[in-house]
Amino acid sequence: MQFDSSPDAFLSGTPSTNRASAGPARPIKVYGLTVSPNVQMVMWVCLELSIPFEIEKVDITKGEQKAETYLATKNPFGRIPAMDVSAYFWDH
Ligand SMILES: N[C@@H](CCC(=O)N[C@@H](CS)C(=O)NCC(=O)O)C(=O)O
Repeated sequence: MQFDSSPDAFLSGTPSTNRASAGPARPIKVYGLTVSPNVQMVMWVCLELSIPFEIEKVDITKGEQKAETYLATKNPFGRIPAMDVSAYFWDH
C-alpha cells in the first residue's frame, strides 16, 4: 500500500489509496483542530486504513469544546477529538 505522507494529503483527509471493495463512502467527521496531537492520531489512523474523513473545526483556543451544543451532541466530556462515524459505516 502506498502511503502519501505529504502535508496536503494529511490535511485534506484524502486517502492515498481507494478502498478495494467498498462503494462510495461518505467521510466520517472528525471534530477538532488539526494542530491537536489527539486529532492527528485519528487522522493518522484514517489515512492508514484509507477511511475518508473531513475535519469540522472545533477551536479549543476559543473554548468551542465547552459550548452547550458541542457538549450535548458531540462530546459530553468537552474535549477534542470527537467523531461521527455513522454516515460512513451505515453506508456500507
Ligand atoms: N484522548 C483524550 C484526550 C483528549 C484531549 O485531551 N484533547 C485536548 C486537545 S489535544 C482537549 O480537548 N483539550 C481541551 C480541554 O480539555 O478543554 C480524550 O479524548 O478524552
